Amino acid sequence: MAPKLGFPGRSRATGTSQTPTFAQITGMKKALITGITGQDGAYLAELLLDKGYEVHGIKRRTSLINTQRIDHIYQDPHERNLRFILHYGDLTDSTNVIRIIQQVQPDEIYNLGAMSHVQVSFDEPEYVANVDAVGTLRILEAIRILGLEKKTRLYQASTSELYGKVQEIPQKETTPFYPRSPYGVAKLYGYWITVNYREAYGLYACNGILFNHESPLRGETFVTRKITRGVAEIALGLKKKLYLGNLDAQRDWGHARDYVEAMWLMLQQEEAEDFVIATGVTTPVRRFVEMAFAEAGIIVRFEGSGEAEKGIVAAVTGAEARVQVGDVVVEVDSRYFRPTEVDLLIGDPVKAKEKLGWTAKTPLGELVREMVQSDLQHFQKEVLLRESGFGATNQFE
Ligand code: NDP
Ligand code: GDR
Repeated sequence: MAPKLGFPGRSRATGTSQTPTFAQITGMKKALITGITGQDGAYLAELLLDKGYEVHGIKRRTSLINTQRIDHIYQDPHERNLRFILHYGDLTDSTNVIRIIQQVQPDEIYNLGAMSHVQVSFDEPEYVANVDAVGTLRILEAIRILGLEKKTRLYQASTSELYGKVQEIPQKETTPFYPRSPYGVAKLYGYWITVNYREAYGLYACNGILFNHESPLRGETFVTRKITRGVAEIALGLKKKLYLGNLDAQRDWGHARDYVEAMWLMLQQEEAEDFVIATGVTTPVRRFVEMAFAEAGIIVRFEGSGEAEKGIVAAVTGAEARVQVGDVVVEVDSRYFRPTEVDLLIGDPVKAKEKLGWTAKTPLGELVREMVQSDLQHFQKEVLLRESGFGATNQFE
């Protein structure tokens, strides 16, 4: 990772800075993104910069710098006309949330910050409630305390995990919720407190009920990225096997790049409303595995069932693939099973199409190709490093 010059200890975003910011000079809109170092934060920041916004992001203090996803848009704080400004902060600290919103005076807040891993939420449920549920409340209260109800619009990152146990297919804005994890339950609070503040105080605040969306920037422990990384490592001979959990789960997978566009559109309407954002197509995890291996020239067939299910190489077509027919490249490991699972998600994006003019642009095949190719490229560098006597990849799945 390229070394960086570090972030300013205090914000340079407002009148407290001697150098006027871009928005102060041009009168352009200002956006504040929580979770800017995450997958969606990175795509959204890029989109808003393209649209001419001044973009502020809240970044947690971490022992190692973790801004890889936004390094390409990072601006040295000593530059003039800054349009991309990072603030240290955390959604568990209300004083910090209030101070940053007061300094930035944003036109739009995108609350993407969250402990977003469903399985991990079973291990740290109280923390998840603090960040994902009460964190949302902290932002809404900050808007109210600062008297920004008429100025600042809020996007809340709600989720298809709210639907949880299947009540209706496909799932739409009116489908009843039945969350199945501490994450889903915390997000349920975030959803309703957003609706409540909209109704009680007239805030422009809306929920995007987004179904799973992925990309080469997806966190390494979510199933799609775990698969595409595993496929690349296996194809290049860096690893022999990929261990996965429930292969029967079905998800409605879209591309994060398309989905951040919907977030922005939701804040540009006359009235705040909640929207389902999805492709309308669902696919089992097992099929995603087959598609990803095929992209690397490895044809995998599944045999067995449940915990005994295995993915076995049936043919090899890629010149680079360092596997043989008959190799077991996927094994089910029950440690990745969840105490309660969400079996089937499929969204109905009709309202988004009619009111926002939004539809998902990227078919699953294209998404899989982009992710596998990106991971192949990444691990080809790893191969070169290893062949030169350097490098080893850490795994924490
Ligand atoms: P990521 O896990 O990639 O990113 C989460 C972001 O939140 C990171 O920047 C992370 O910081 C930050 N964060 C975590 N804890 C805190 C905290 N205590 N205070 C401040 N920031 C914090 O998630 P995605 O980008 O995939 O998702 C964005 C949002 O959308 C999340 O709220 C997620 O729950 C929701 N969502 C995601 C969907 C998806 O399929 N991707 C679908 C539906 C909803 P750090 O980098 O330091 O960890
Ligand atoms: P999800 O995404 O729980 O839908 O939440 P994830 O990719 O973690 O799981 C999808 C499905 O795959 C199954 N699965 C595995 N999952 C992981 N992580 N690792 C495995 O090895 C594995 N094997 C099988 C899971 O059981 C599950 O059924 C994501 C997150 O981005 C949330 O923040 C977001 O709100 C929802 O999507 C919509």
